[in-house]
Amino acid sequence: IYFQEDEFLNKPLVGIVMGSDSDFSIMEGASKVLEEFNIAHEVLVTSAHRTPERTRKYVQGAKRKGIQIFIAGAGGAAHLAGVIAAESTLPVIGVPINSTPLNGLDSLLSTAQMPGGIPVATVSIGKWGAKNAGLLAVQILALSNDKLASQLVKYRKQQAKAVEQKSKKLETPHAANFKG
Ligand code: RP5
Repeated sequence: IYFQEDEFLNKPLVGIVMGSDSDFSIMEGASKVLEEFNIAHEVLVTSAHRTPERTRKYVQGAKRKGIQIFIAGAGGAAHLAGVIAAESTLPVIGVPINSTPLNGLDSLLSTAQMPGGIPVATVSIGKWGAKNAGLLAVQILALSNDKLASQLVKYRKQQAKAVEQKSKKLETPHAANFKG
C-alpha cells in the first residue's frame, strides 16, 4: 500500500478548484464523494481569466503540498481545467458547469476540446460530472491503494442493490419473476 492511512485523513490529495463561488452548488458533489471515501481534499475558488496569477501560484504550490489530482470546474469559455493542465503534469479532471446561457454546452466544449499534448479528462456537464469527477479521482488513487479499491467494489455493489430495490417498488407481477 502506497498511502498511509493518516495521509488520507490529513494531507489533501485532491485539489477541487472552481472559477467562481457560483460553481460551488455543482462542485460540492465532487467533494461529497471524496468525503464518502475519506479522502482528504481542499476546495478553493480561482479563475483562469479573473485571477490568472493566483491560479498559477496555486497549481505550482499544490504539487509540493502533495496534491495528486486536480478537479477543475468552470462555466462558459471554461479554460480553468486547461490552464491547470498546462501548469502541471498531475492528472486534471474537468467539470463543465451548466451556469451559462448555453446550459453548459459551451463549458463542455471549452473543457473537453484540448488540443493534443495537454490532456484534460472531461466528465459530463453539471452535477453528474461533479459526482463522476469525484469517483474518477477515487479510482485513480485506488490504483495504488488496495483498501480504496475494495471500497470502490463495495460502492458499486451498493449502487446495483439500490437499483434492484427501486425496481421492486414499481415492478408489475410478471417482472417479479425476473432474476437479474
Ligand atoms: C466562470 O464564469 C465561472 O466558472 C462561472 O461558471 C461563470 C460565472 O461566474 P460568476 O459571474 O457567477 O462569478 O468563470
